[in-house]
Amino acid sequence: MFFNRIRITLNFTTTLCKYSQQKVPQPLRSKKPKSTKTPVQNFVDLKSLRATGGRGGDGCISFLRLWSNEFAGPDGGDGGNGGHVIFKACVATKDLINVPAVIRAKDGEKGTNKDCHGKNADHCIIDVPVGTVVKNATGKVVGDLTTEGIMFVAARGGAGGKGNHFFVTDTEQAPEVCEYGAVGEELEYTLEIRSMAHVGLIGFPNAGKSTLLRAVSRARPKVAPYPFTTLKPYVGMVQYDDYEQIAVADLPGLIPDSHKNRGLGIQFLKHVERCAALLYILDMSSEKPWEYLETLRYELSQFNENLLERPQLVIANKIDLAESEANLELLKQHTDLKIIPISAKLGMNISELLREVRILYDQSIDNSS
Ligand SMILES: Nc1nc2c(ncn2[C@@H]2O[C@H](COP(=O)(O)OP(=O)(O)OP(=O)(O)O)[C@@H](O)[C@H]2O)c(=O)[nH]1
Ligand SMILES: [Mg+2]
Repeated sequence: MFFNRIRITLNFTTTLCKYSQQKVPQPLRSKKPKSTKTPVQNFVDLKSLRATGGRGGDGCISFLRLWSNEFAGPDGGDGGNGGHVIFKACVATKDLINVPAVIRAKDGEKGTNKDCHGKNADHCIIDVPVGTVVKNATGKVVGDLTTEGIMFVAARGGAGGKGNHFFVTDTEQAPEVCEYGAVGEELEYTLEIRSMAHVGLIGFPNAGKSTLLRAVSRARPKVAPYPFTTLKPYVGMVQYDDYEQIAVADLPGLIPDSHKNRGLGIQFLKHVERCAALLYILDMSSEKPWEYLETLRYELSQFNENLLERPQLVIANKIDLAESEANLELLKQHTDLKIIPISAKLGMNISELLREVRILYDQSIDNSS
């Protein structure tokens, strides 16, 4: 009885200690199995589209005839306005995959007799991610949807036409004229997402970026032992127990001279530019991994010098392989950045990595506010 009480007290104290140390929110692991369906959606960050506003409804020509009042007057109603095409920034939308290439708002209804006006068409509201930049056909930035709920009218609908009651004058009591509804605007745009993910995985081909993204999230980028398996960015969400979600992007591999458009080049470096924190991922089984780190940092600095000032850390991947331990010790001597050794394939040390990622993420939020 006495020993039991001691054990209970001890257990209680260890639990207390555990919770007092736990300042950083813990990552949550999804218990739901990943989908086995073959088509994998990759992240769509750029889309060209044509937006057409709805046409206004036509006005109506009509003359009212009543019992014992044959000429009761013109009573043609106005047409309703056509709908606008509107882009609305929405936090729940993560990419542009569901934005159609051709968007047409509804037409307004026609006016009818007895002064009945046609119904205005509903606006066609398309949800886009927060941070979407809208460019017109000439490439000029015409909209920047940076906060939740902000809207951009892409194509205005046509106004409804007037019915013949509108044209009654002192001299013309029975006008047989009305207006057609105006046609809606038809414009071309390119949408581009500015802030694709909070954290970007940067590394050489085959470093294990996709394997890591699969390990930490429900995303399913292809993994294979040859370079340039990933040709387009993938984004996975990491969830924490305070309900915060961090978007992690797996970007196609960088190679020397990427800033000169070698390999997949500049179009993916621009994504790095938008990530709040950067994770360099190195294959520790390769010879002199610190040289790879230097190359990655050089490429980023050539593209944009400010990138090196972002919160960042080094992920020493493939630590399960024989030669990695020795390389890790040497790597520590070559860099001041924080190094987290992991094995993405075997899931070693992933929780520690996610804790550090959360710290980086919190830092980047503090810096921006
Ligand atoms: N032993 C071991 N192998 C790993 C580990 N992580 C990744 N690999 C292997 O490394 C190879 C490349 O992994 P990927 O995740 O496709 O690499 P990547 O960086 O996405 O490559 P690209 O998409 O071509 O840029 C695969 O055969 C993985 O199984 C690890 O921690 N340990
Ligand atoms: Mg990959």
